[in-house]
Amino acid sequence: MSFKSGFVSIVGNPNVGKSTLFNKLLNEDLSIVTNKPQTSRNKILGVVNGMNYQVIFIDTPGYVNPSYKLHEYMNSKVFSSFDGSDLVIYLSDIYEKKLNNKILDFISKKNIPLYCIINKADLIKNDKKDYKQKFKLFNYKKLHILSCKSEKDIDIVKKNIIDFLPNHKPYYPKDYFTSSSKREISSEIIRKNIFLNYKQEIPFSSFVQVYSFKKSKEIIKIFAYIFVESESQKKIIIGKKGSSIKNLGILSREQLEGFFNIKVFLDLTVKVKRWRSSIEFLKNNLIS
Ligand SMILES: Nc1nc2c(ncn2[C@@H]2O[C@H](COP(=O)(O)OP(=O)(O)OP(=O)(O)O)[C@@H](O)[C@H]2O)c(=O)[nH]1
Ligand SMILES: [Mg+2]
Repeated sequence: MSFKSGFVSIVGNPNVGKSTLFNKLLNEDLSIVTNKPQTSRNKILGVVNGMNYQVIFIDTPGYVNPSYKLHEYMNSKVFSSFDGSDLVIYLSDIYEKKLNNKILDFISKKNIPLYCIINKADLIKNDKKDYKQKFKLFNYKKLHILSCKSEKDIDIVKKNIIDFLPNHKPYYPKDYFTSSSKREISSEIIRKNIFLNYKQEIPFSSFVQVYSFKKSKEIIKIFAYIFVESESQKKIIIGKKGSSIKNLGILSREQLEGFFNIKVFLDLTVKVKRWRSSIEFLKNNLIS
């Protein structure tokens, strides 16, 4: 029997559901999903294995017009995800008025097979054909309108992806699931809780860095810094008498314990640094 394997990157504008699709395809909450745009900041690689296939998915940040160095880094992750891609999924949603031509033109120039998906179809009742019009100028292999909330739709997407992949032996061993380190996964779980528990600019101004991760037989001890841009943001993260950071710590620890399936000790320290504009900080902390 022939074996199919390849790299599939998921790209598009912010908040269309890329990380949701990625997690559903992987059947694991590896990438952060929130209702705020610009949630993902880095590429994340996850592997799905079947009897006769191995698909390597790459979730990417939504493309943003840059206001900070951070945004330039995020955009560079989108374009570097195309290197070696066997298929690109351009994810749109029913609200997206303007397709991202920078991304679509690049894909077309590089001649990478393109699978276009319009997400969040569960939120419409009218004729779905209209939504497909915006893609008429593009040379895609397939165009779908669907909902990432539907298991049936996810199964169809998975089947299509495998059909599009070349015959190739697996790139990774069967037990290899992600390139993210345990430190990166931990910092993303903490960051997710910052996105869900703080308002306005706080999530976008926070960076979580796990600086120590020590596992013994019974417990994992995790020490992390939360970098924010100003003293006033630090006060907000900490909250009255430390109540907000305490809550953040409890929620994050519970989820870390769920993910690693072992008791976790979590220590959070807030630091102030203008990290979003610091090339050095981003270079050291946002791994390519
Ligand atoms: N109704 C509905 N909501 C969805 C669907 N797919 C994703 N969402 C929601 O859309 C929001 C954004 O989802 P994400 O997966 O974080 O989007 P993203 O494209 O990764 O966003 P960035 O990382 O910020 O670029 C979340 O609130 C999801 O729950 C869907 O099929 N239907
Ligand atoms: Mg995302």
